[in-house]
Amino acid sequence: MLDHDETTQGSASADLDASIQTLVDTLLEGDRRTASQIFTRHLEDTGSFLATIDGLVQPAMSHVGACWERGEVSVAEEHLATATMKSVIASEIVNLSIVTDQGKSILLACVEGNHHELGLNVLGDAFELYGWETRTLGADVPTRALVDMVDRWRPDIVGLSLSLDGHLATAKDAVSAIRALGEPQPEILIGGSLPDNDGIASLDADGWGGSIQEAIEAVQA
Ligand code: B12
Repeated sequence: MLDHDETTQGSASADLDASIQTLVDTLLEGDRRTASQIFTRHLEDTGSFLATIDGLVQPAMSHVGACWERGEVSVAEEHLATATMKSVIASEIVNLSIVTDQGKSILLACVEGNHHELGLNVLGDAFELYGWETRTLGADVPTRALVDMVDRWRPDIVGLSLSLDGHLATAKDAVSAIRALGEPQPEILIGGSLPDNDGIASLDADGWGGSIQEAIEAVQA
């Protein structure tokens, strides 16, 4: 995808929901104020952060990715869109109230080599809003550093984010190293935007989620 040369801005897709298309156009221009308004309106309409991420942000960023893949959006425009989206979510999240403390903890990290941190960060925001004690380590976390933090903190759940098939081997190492720490064992949840989920079965994880909704359901199961 990054191999594409700079070309023109993203094209409209006829079947894309109007608010998603407007958000995409706004993000590609780096227009934070309008993007914030669209985000807030969706939040008010749905009354749910989770629904806004899964129903607005994820499809909008997917569309940016598809345009990027087709060479309709440049690398610089994709970076601008991602940075704008991150900034909008970060500024909106502080206005939302946290539900009662759930007495549970979760540690979230992108496995070493995975640079897709936006989805992981919003997942951390969602767990925090749901009253979980949350630590979100972000992109490309060295396996050794991850395992050290799990060992010292012993969260109830460790969530690992993967985006490419190439991340499966790293995730497998991380899961084995966490299992080798002994009791008390955290549950290990895998998630992200892998093209297919076939490799996940080999990871010895406790659950999988491809969206915030699925992540929340997995920890409640
Ligand atoms: C932004 C972006 C980037 C940015 C990321 C910047 C950042 N700071 O995050 C950068 C420029 C780094 C990047 C790089 C690359 N990218 Co990219 N990227 C994207 C893009 C456009 C958006 C990702 C995003 O933020 N989505 C929005 C969030 C909200 O959704 P999400 O990430 O899916 O997260 C949700 C769920 O997956 C889930 N989730 C996520 N983590 C976890 C963890 C747990 C435990 C659970 C339960 C759930 C969960 O919950 C989240 C919230 O709903 C996607 C397009 C797409 N379809 O997603 C491509 C995409 C993911 N990238 C892709 C590719 C190929 C690459 C590169 C290889 C390109 C290249 N040639 O260099 C590199 C690889 C970098 C690496 N080593 O990781 C492909 C991956 C295809 C695949 N799966 O095989 C995609 C799908 C684009 C495409 N259509 O081709 N990318």
